[in-house]
Amino acid sequence: MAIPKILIVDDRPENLLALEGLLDKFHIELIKANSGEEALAHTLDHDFALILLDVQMPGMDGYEVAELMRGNRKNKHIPIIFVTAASKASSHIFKGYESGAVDYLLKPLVPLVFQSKVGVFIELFEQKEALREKTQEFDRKLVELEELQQQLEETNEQLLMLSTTDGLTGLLNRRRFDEVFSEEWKRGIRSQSSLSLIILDIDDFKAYNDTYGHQVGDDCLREVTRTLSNIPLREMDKLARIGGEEFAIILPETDTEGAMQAAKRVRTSIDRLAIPHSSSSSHQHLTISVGVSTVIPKADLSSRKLMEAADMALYEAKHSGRNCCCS
Ligand code: GH3
Ligand code: MG
Ligand code: MG
Ligand code: MG
Repeated sequence: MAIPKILIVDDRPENLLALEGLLDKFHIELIKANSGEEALAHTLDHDFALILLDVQMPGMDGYEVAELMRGNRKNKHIPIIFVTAASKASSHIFKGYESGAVDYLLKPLVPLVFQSKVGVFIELFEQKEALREKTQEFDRKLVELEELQQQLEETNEQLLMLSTTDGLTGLLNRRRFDEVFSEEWKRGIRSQSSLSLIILDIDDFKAYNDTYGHQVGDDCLREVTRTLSNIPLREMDKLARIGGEEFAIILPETDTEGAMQAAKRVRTSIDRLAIPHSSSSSHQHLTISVGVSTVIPKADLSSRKLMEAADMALYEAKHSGRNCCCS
């Protein structure tokens, strides 16, 4: 903790010397001034625990110095004790308090009284310093806490991201798809509008992996994802990877006809990619089969029915020679 500083102000060197002697027992830094002007200059550079101020000085007197100090925000709360041989008249003492002093001591000083008063102000200063240090520490901790909070939020965001997206393709994963599907189902019940679902599955993908290797299979899944993501769908339509080589698109407020159009666009876009697939059972390039289903959601109907219908349509597409759409 910083050593308390005390400023003593008197125009007479012998008075300064006497005060210095009385303050010798304290562990303080003593600063001396011979005039009011000098005293004011010192207050710019130091933060004093106490100022002992003579009243009668040539030039600026003690009262003026005290008032000027009180007028400055930085020095407003520094305790000032007048130490003077001036008249004991109560009007003088009153003037001393009015100019902002906390005490008014008359020379000759009684050493024990003087020292115990100074001791009180040193202790107050030390308490104030301790409090300030605690406040600073508290502020530092607060900044640390805010940083930790920020990190926690970022980690939570990353966790949320990891738990809802598929690592290979970056699309919504099966878990998130189930949630979104359930939300859209409820929304459909409220709005009584058709909800459509497209499920698509890559044809002969096992053979693709067997022919080109798993790594190329992964690259292929990513390319299919890029193509599917670029198909102009509506903002509210949601694309997800719901299985190994199986994708789904939720199309809210879309009827059978609209869903079938979207499904055909999807099938054509992959067909046109013309990714070579020498072991395909039907073509020489990669294709997909697509199942479509549409329903107006009802409270007494399970959303699973829509999934099952799309699955059945997909099964039918597979059995109709693949690379086609069924509803
Ligand atoms: P079908 O036309 O009837 O859909 O035949 P298929 O071979 O595509 O279907 P099947 O269900 O027999 O095989 C799917 C294959 O998809 C099996 C697996 O090797 C492959 N697969 C699933 N997930 C991944 C993946 O993440 N990466 C790679 N490279 N292959 C995958
Ligand atoms: Mg004097
Ligand atoms: Mg499959
Ligand atoms: Mg397949």
